[in-house]
Amino acid sequence: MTILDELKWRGAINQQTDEEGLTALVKEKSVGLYVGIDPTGDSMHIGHLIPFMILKRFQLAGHRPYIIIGGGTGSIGDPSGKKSERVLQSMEQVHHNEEAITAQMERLFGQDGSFKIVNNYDWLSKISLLEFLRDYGKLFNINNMLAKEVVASRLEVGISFTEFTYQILQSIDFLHLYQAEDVQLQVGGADQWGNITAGIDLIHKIEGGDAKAYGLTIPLMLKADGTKFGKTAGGAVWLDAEKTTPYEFYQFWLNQDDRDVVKYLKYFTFLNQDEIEQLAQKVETQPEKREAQRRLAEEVTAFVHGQSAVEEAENISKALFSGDVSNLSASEIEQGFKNMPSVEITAEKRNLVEWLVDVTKIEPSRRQAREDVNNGAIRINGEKVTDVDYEIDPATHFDGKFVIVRRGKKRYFLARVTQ
Ligand code: 485
Repeated sequence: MTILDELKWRGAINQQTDEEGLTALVKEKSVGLYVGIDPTGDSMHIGHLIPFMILKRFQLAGHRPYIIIGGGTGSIGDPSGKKSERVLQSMEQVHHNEEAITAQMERLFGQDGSFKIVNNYDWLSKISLLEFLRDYGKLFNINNMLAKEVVASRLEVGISFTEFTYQILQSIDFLHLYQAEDVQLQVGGADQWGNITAGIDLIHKIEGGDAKAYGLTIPLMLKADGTKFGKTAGGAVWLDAEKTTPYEFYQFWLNQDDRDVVKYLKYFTFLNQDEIEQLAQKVETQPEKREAQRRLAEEVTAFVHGQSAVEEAENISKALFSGDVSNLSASEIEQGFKNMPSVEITAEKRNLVEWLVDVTKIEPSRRQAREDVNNGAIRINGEKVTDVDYEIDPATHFDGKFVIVRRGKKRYFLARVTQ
């Protein structure tokens, strides 16, 4: 099975410029290939992950991956997929984001030095205006540029000369890597087709019509229920642990629909065909066990945040489910309770009923608080408390930093000790 057969089986190929040519090439040599990303934000989200995981799959099959961080292109902005003109980022913002994305990329893909990470600011910023117009501009036909879907779809609303020029910059990148590093393949999302084919045309014009350069795009990710992939109620699912905690990240994958989970195992994990087919069978025969979802959550969380993050996420899930929260660590509490109601309290000892009503406002009235305590509906730090005279002492658990309250079966509250 060639790497291309594998990608096909994974459902990861949308379009190829020359399937036969590329198939022959990957059999013949260790192929240089690249994916580019613009630093429009300071973190990638899970939508970005697939093309870079495809680079990793090529690398595992013996090929040579490159990543372009678009410090140059990012200062312009790709019009692909945008309905209106972008606001330019300041150069400080571009550099800040570029550093953040580079660091994230190095953590995920650069550890063993098998990926080369380069920044197109290094070559694009050195081209003078006259060189740009004479060496490159002359090779681009305006009629072809206008016909690209990205530009054509913007003609009604309008597009600036700056954004119109973006495809030339991305083309120069492909040419640069082709010449300097023998990179012959560019991979990207479906929206990148126009930019990738523009680059291949430029290579052909400069290097001759039989120069071997190829493009491959991956499909747009769709969910079975028609909603947008990679979004939760709280927004995008980020790879940065500060924006999306590893526990939220794990939960996101764990909650995927049975109709989508096998597709995601193929896209987002390095499990092989046998392993994925076995899990697919479990989805058919024992969907209630959610084994495929659990495996997906474990694999992707381990890839992005490391194995210890998986263990933390599993501890948190188990503790919240069973109610036995007493052994959670401070970091696990921060993650697990991020989206639950919380209040700030002092370290002062108080009578439980007063504390529930006056300090934390978890209970609306003393009568209700007493009733809940008497009925065994209140748990403090995982222990059921049925004595209305019980005294809360915030110092007893979690290094004196938190008190965890559960009311009824599912409703958790976190009290944070602030002094
Ligand atoms: O030489 C290149 C320079 C920049 C780029 C690519 C090659 C970036 C590209 N123009 C772009 O805008 N990519 C998007 C981004 O940066 O967020 C997304 C694509 C998506 C997928 C992903 O990057 O919209 O389809 O390719 C990696």
